[in-house]
Amino acid sequence: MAVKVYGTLKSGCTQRVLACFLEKGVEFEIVNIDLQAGEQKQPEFLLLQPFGQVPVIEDGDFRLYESRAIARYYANKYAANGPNLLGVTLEEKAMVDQWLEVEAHNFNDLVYTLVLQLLVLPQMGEQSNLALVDTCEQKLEKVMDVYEERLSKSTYLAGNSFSLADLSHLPAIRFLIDDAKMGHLVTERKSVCAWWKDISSRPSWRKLMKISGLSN
Ligand SMILES: N[C@@H](CCC(=O)N[C@@H](CS)C(=O)NCC(=O)O)C(=O)O
Repeated sequence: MAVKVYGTLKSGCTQRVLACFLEKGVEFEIVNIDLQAGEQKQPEFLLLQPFGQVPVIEDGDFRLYESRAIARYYANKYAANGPNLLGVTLEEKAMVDQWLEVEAHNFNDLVYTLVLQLLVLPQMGEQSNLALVDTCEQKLEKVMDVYEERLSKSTYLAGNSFSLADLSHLPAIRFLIDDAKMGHLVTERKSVCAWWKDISSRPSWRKLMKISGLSN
């Protein structure tokens, strides 16, 4: 039975879950939630996700929200299908967790502000705070320097193989390059650039970009 994903193909958090599903061969069905129309704040959706955000999955009678928790759950549930996204030893698993935390807090918090300022507010006819955009960009430069240092010594963030930590960055880096026009954050760093080229050419991500209408 296909897993129901309440979300939208254009949302980064939904893309994180779908990228994991495509890596793991999990069958899914999208239940489209129109964020611009505010469907995520309607009472019936709040019964599924009390914070009014996508994605939410429904797998039989099991329901889960928070994109990273969903991706972790399926990476564990289908550990034997496709690539191992979680590490094998306790230490490898801890490194995956460390970089997932970095992605969620040091990296994504800044990107989230940029999404709000550069995509969501203009869609609502409101002005972006360009000073705030600039501050986020400066802070991201420093974060990406840390990534460059790490990736100059390790092929992937958590070690020598692709993991959920790398996968989790795909939606936001795509946004930075294609929508925020901040591709220099990637291209000016040799190891980050090589890593991005590698992870964004995985068949799962290419397929997701194709079905989302976001391929270049
Ligand atoms: N931590 C949550 C964040 C979810 C989130 O921010 N979703 C965005 C789309 S990427 C959303 O629903 N935005 C609409 C809103 O907040 O009203 C997750 O990773 O699932």
